[in-house]
Amino acid sequence: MCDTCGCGDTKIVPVDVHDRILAGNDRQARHNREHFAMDGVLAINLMGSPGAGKTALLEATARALAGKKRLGAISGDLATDHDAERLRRAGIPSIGITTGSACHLDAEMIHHALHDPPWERVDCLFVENVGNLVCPAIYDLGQRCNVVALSVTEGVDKPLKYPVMFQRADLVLLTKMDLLPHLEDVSVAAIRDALARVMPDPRMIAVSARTGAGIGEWAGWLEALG
Ligand SMILES: Nc1nc2c(ncn2[C@@H]2O[C@H](COP(=O)(O)OP(=O)(O)OP(=O)(O)O)[C@@H](O)[C@H]2O)c(=O)[nH]1
Ligand SMILES: [Mg+2]
Repeated sequence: MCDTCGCGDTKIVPVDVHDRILAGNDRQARHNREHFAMDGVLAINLMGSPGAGKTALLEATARALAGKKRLGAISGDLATDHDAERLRRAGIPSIGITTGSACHLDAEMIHHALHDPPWERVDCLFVENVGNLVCPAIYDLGQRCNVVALSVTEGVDKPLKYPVMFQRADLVLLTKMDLLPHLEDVSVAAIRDALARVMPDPRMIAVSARTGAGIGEWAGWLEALG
């Protein structure tokens, strides 16, 4: 259970307190956005369920964009620095934020992390949010884009069950495509249909970090953002 947002439970965090927390977060996010704009950093908030393949996707992205873009990452988990270590091994300067009991990153945590490495020399900063399809979507971090990793193994109905996450996504990356032949009840068409029902401007790229399929298209999407 998340101490700060109460996961939308009004018995734990009353509505007015929740609104105050979000207003404070929005102020801090605006400040972060000014930092990113001043330094020419493209900040991407990468969200998705635990184990959706977010870190694997960033590892594959590092291979695809090597020598083309300077990448950096901030990765959030309740405990351990594992993802930041994986990303550093993949050649992405990264720092980990351990949130303790909080199930999302907030703008203050990102601002604090920005004081450490030389982010102004990074072209693209990925924020790998805590694995969770609920509250990360409502905390603005100052990012330019929201990208959601949705793995084929999660089934076809997640966009319908967790609409807020997908309503706020600029792009959905359908991950682990190499596993699709093993999943009898999952089709890309059904996932596309579910996304079309909730995303205002549905955009999806099917990828596999394992085989590299679709990673070039994703890298192209990033490069087109500048
Ligand atoms: N077959 C296959 N497995 C994958 C792929 N991407 C990730 N995985 C596996 O899925 C598991 C979770 O991948 P991660 O990249 O750690 O997922 P994550 O979303 O970063 O997980 P958290 O940060 O813990 O939420 C690992 O065992 C990966 O090897 C893929 O494209 N294909
Ligand atoms: Mg990860």
